[in-house]
Amino acid sequence: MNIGIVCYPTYGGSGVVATELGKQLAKRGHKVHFISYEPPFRLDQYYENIYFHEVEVPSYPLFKFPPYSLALANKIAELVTEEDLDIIHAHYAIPHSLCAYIAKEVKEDSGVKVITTLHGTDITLVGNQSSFENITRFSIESSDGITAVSNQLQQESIEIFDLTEEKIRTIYNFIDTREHMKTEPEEPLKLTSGEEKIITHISNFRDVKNIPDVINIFAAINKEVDSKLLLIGDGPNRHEAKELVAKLNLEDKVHFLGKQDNIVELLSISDLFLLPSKKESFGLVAIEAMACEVPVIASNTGGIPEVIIDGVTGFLAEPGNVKEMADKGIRLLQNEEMYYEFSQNARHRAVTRFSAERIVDEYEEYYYELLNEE
Ligand code: GMT
Repeated sequence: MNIGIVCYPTYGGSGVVATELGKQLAKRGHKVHFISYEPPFRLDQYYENIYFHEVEVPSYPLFKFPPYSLALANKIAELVTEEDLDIIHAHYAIPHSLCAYIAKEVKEDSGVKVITTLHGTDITLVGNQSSFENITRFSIESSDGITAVSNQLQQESIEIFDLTEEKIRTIYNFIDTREHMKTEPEEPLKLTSGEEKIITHISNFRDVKNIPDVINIFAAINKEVDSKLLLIGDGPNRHEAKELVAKLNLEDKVHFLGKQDNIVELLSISDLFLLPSKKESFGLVAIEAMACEVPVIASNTGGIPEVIIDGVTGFLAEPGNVKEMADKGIRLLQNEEMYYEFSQNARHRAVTRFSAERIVDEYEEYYYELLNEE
């Protein structure tokens, strides 16, 4: 197949999933065309069967706001003909799904099919705002196929947009479990003495990630178990987080590492991963941690309970329940036998339920189903 993938190229789950999906499809012999304003950051070398098409936005004094969405729609339409696209796969509804729809309408005789993958915030935080609601609903309804990254997001999308169950399919996120596996760092990382436990959190530091809870959970664990906190990523709440760390006198215990390309090395030295989000449609980062044998303490919100099995691969608690999350973290870190079991269970679940092989099969089957539809 010739597949166009439209995605955000920057750090962030939706772009990561789109890029990894493209890489896997290319390995299976499909021709994959990424369409965005810059190459996705995980596309860091030459890959056979993968092409990148840059969307250039014309500037003109009249344009106060550069019309990216129109340039994107035009680029997709161009590629439908030039590259004979069979599928346009839009990751993140806004604006990608609508741009794909416009391109399909422009090339109405092409037979190209549009599939939209909903990632969560495109529906729960952005798409249902009044400024976007109508066009989000329209572009979703107009897609030939829709997927959601968890059953919970599937149900929420059905409720918000009045969809039918058949119209939207859950296809979980995935990881390449041969790349995401516990690896010894080439040199011991200076961040740790090797004595203390390493607790890690990775996110875009937005409100929804609940960074103050990450720090407060760590502070409580650290009172009982000598540990360090690695905070990886960057975003609007970083400053507030630094202030809280200073207020709690934890500056020598908490490392702000900023955005990191190679998280496998950092997860490999981690003992526990914290994800106390207020809302989370899936939590890709949780399976990245689990694949590196790191149990996860998380909130039982959104799609997280479909990813982390409470009491088996980690522990779950109500969002905001810092005490329970900290107590469960302490219990796990202080009990070697239990810890070993959880970390093995975590890897096992990542490999058996969220491996690229399994999930990419599901996407591929869906593409063929849509192409064979009358
Ligand atoms: O986590 C974010 O806020 C970024 C966002 C994105 O679009 O990159 O993540 C969403 O999509 C990821 C990939 O499907 C999911 O793993 C995240 O759970 C989801 N984030 C939220 O629902 C808050």
